[in-house]
Amino acid sequence: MINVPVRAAAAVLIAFTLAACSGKPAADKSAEATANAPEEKVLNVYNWSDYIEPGVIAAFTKETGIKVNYDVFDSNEMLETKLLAGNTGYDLVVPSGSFLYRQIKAGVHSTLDKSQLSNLGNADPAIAGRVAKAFDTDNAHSVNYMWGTSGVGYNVKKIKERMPNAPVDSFAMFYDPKIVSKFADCGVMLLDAPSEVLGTVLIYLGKDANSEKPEDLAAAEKVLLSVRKYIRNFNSSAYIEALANGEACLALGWSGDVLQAKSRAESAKNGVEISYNVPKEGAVMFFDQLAIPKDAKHPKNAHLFINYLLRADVAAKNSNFIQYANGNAASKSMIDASVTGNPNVYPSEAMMQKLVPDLPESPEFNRLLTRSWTRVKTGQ
Ligand code: N2P
Repeated sequence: MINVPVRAAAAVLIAFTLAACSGKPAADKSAEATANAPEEKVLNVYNWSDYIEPGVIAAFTKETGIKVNYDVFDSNEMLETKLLAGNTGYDLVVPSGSFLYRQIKAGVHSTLDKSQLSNLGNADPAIAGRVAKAFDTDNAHSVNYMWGTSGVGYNVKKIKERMPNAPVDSFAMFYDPKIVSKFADCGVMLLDAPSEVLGTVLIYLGKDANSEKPEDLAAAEKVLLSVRKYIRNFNSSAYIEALANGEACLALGWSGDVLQAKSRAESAKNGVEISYNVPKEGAVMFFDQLAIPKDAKHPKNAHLFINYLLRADVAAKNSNFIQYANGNAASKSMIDASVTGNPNVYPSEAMMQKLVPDLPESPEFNRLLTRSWTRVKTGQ
């Protein structure tokens, strides 16, 4: 975990004390006036790709008159690079908890004004509690949007043809060279998400998914290099379509993404059958959080949008379409039984115990991981 340097904390405290003691200067009043001024009817959102029901944005615009400019990304690293550079122009972003944690430490995100979030009572206390404990104390800066796991996404027929007794509920599908080699010809893909993928290898090795021991990283890298030649590419978005159209037969993918591939194949009636399993060894869990960058130009609109996403019917509409579990308890009864009843989306209590959250890395370990990941991806 990252510690705020004592000196920086002291500086913040001094600045805060000075501000508090100085009364309310004219500049503050004008800042208040700006804060109370109506915002232009625009909202700039930066979310993960394939992560919202397509009608939700239009419905929000219809209801509020706010035009939404909606951009997408497929990696926390991409989002974080932009956030740390500043002036992204985005009013609402969706980092995963482990990244959100360090972004909060870096002062990137606003504290939410909960008085503008009347639907916050719909939030699932179990999910909010996990987030508060690991990433965002008191849920001060973020609201959970969706959460899920990374696991085995596969083409049922192609895997069976190549290995009738394939262990489709195990990370051995990817990390045992004797097994993954059988699927190299039909297309194997791994997520391009270093810390989550590392966590899966560590779980496979029987180690702590969040270990920062250099020897554990070395052991995981060895496994990844031993299977590297069987992996077609590392990708965190295009694999949905590749699974759906039969170009890939096996992917270490995120729960809802793989299930969207399944739905796409069913709609295309192309004979492709896709399935997703949370591995029996356990899995790495992510929490994707709605947050407002401090330099957002439209923070009120961002609060309005968060509050809209917190509506039970809207959260249900999203989960029904993207097939991820959401952080909204009130929506659960409105979500299709095929989603809530799927233990690979809403895992059983026993499986929940085996899920390990992806936790923030220290900056030192992050540097080691980035170098290791480059070696794995380039196969050297
Ligand atoms: C959406 C993927 C979001 C899950 N396509 C990873 N945080």
